[in-house]
Amino acid sequence: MSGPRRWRGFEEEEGMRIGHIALSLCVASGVLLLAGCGDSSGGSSPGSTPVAGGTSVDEARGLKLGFSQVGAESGWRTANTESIKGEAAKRGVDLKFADAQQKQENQIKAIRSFIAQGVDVIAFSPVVETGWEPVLQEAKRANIPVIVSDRRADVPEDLYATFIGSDFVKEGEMAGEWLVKATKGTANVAELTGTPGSAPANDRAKGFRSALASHDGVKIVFTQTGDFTRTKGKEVMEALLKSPVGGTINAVFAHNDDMALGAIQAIQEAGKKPGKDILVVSIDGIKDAFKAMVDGTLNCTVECNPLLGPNIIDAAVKLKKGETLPKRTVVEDGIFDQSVAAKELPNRKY
Ligand code: GYE
Repeated sequence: MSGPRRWRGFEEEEGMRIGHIALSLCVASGVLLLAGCGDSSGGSSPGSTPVAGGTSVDEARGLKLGFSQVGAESGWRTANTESIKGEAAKRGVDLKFADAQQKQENQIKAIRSFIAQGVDVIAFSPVVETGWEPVLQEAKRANIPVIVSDRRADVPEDLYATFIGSDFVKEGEMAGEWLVKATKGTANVAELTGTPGSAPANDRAKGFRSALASHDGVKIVFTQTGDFTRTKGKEVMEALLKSPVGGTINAVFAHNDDMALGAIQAIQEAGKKPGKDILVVSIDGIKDAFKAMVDGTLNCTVECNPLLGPNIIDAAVKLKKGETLPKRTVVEDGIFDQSVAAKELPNRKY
């Protein structure tokens, strides 16, 4: 098994790279702070503290930002929420935060209420890809710029100002490539998928399949949603292991670490050894995943950086000033396996 690839920073589409740290074959620090990854313009006038992305504490102060969050389904989500709330508090942003409990209708209501309150900028992480056009038309009519963060929304480009998040297809590909290597091209895989209709579930499934495309020996023999939660990941795995197909699987691909950690519990309770009898690969790179790799129960995690707070707030400040932002800012992620887990664990920020 080869060592993990590790690269960090941001890449803007349209060919421009900002703060990109080149691909390296050794594992650098696990800290994937987005702070310091923006352009370096502005923020250096006396009395203002320069922060990530080139806007200053003073510029953010008083900014009215409405943020509609997906929910609290996973460790990734908690870290994402803390990053946004923490950065807002640090920089004096007037943050209106709404937790949608994984329901699109709640997000739509929250966005409507932000419009009614006349916020300067709306940011949201769309629980699913489709169904956003009407409410984003309303925001547009009210002249409120919209930041789409983390998950993509399938809407025309004129309905949002910028997208900031990871490339989920690439994450799925990295997980698939790792599994092909680790199993030497022969495996029966159970896939635990994320929330149906969400960008990470759609794209990770797609990327994983493309990595497997030329490896007929690696077969997806089971696929079911665990809704990105530990509880459902465990439930689905328990039921699978009791079924005839359950006896044939020797690998699990979970669309996030929480479902993988739930599946690991189910595998243990069924008397099998996760990490050995059944290899487990997942996505996110939360601390608990690193602990499980140290324990030998999880084999690999592909990182998906949730620390988007500084970048969302920088973008909001710039939008309030009337600046035009790149349509897409993509966070680059790394991949970690058991060979580096113990060394990396102390560096993990989430
Ligand atoms: O992987 C999962 C969370 O949208 C990237 O949502 C995010 C995903 C993340 O629930 O843990």
